[in-house]
This record gives sequence, structure tokens and C-alpha cells, in this order.
Amino acid sequence: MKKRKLELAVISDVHLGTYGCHADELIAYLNSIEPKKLVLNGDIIDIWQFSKRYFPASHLKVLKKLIGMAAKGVQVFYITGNHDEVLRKFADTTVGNVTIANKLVLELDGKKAWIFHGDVFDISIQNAKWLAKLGGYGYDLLILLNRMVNGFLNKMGKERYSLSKRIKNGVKSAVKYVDNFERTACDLAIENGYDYVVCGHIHQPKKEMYANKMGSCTYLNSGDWVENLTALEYSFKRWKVYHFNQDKLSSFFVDDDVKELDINELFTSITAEREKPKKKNETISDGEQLKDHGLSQNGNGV
Ligand SMILES: [Mn+2]
Repeated sequence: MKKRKLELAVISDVHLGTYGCHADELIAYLNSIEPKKLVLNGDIIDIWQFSKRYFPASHLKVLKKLIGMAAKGVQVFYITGNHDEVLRKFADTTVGNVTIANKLVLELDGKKAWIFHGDVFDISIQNAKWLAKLGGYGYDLLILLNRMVNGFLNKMGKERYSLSKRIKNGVKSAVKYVDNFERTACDLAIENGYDYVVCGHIHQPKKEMYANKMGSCTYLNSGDWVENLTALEYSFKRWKVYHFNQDKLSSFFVDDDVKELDINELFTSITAEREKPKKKNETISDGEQLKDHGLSQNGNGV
């Protein structure tokens, strides 16, 4: 199987160690890609709900695969979420190719991507709005605030804040929350001059342009590997939401976004990274220029 070469892949909300996690599908996905960078955007290992009684071999295999990718030279960023917040102690630690962080800024073809899990908006999206304006400092304060509130709830014998609970409590409030989440993330991204804001947490895969009076940005959410089985992929200067259930047999296709690209640039970026000689007799359904360039290999159930 030919692996798809990507500049960057982002996954989040895998929830290893819980019954909902689709580990086999995730391994199949990870085996199908060859990213330069891999961002694990929070809630990868569900340490919060972790029990020794449930951690099947397939879940362990995911961890092994991730470590293997790092060992083979993939730059891996483990961004902490609320279900793996115990790792926040290790924020800004780098071991080999793996960096643990609470948030991340990546430069992608001259544009800035702001990447974080998104649970900082949990306790109060209103507080989040003004606190996060303090930049990196505000983000850390918000993490602290969330931890304090959850610690307090714990002491009071109440259950800690849970997004899935909130969703169960009513579709209407969940829709409102998601909408508020996305808008807050975008407003803050625009204010801080980021071109992309990349989150997880709410299990709602999305790629959408957002604009306000101050400017515009692209909102991206990598979804989850519990229900949606989705990832974000960045290559050829564009983002794509990858849906495992729909895209596994057509992992790369020429869509409108790609047609807008300079075709030579696309060609160069593919051939430059390709080690094996191209097959000549395969063709792609549309686009004369793409013929004989070996691009069709990508459309072949990779
Ligand atoms: Mn989360």
C-alpha cells in the first residue's frame, strides 16, 4: 500500500482506554499516511476514565504505532486535553521527536496555525474570552481555572464538568455550546493574528471560513475517533477533513480546492517526495495534465 505523504496530520479525541475508541480504524488510518508532522490534539489517552481492566491490545498498538512514527522521523506534538490533563505537568518537554505542549503555533506556508485542544472554554466561555486575550499567559490561567473548578466540584462530591453530559442534557444547549465554542475560538484567533485555529474537544469535525469586523480565519476541528473517525490533513497549502468511513478508498481526489492550485506546484511537491519510479499507464479520470505524472496512484485505494 502506497502511503499518502502529508505535510501535517492532526488527530484528537481518540480516548484510548475507553470502550468507544475505534483503535483498529485509527491504526489503519495511521498506516495509510506518511506525514512530516503529526499533531495529537488532546484526549488521546483517556487517563481520566482510565481503568486497568480495560486497555485492549489494539489500543496499545495505537501507542506503539505513534511511537514508531516518531522513531522513524515524524515530528510528533502531543497537545494535552482535559482527559489527559495529568500530562500538563510535562508541558514543553521534548523527548526525541515527541514534544508535549498545552498549545502550539505552527507556520504553514507563511500562515500561522494556532493549535490547542479547546477545553479551556469549558468552565466559562465568557471568562475564556477575556482571559485568552492575554495570549499564552491567559491560556495557562484558563487551564488553571478549569483545574481549580473541577477540583472544587470533586471536593463537593459533585461530578466534574463533562461535555458529553452537557450534550446528553439537551441537543439545543449542545448546539448553542458548539456554536459559541467555534465563534470564541475564531474571534480569539483573529484578534491574535492567526490564520488558522485548530481544535478538538467537541467531537465535531469541521473546516469553515469565519469572518468578523476585525478580519477572518479558518476554523478547523479534527473531530474524534469515537463517533466520527476523522482527521485533519494539510498538504499542498490546503486543509482537508479526512473521513475514514467515506475517504478510505479515495484518500486523495482532485476537488475544487486542488484545481485552484498551480498544477506545476502540485506536481513538483508530489514528485519531489516520491522515491519510487512512476507507473506510466495509470490514468486519472479528469485533468489532462495529471496524466503520466503518477498522480493516479493516489486514487487507487491507498
Ligand atoms: Mn476534551
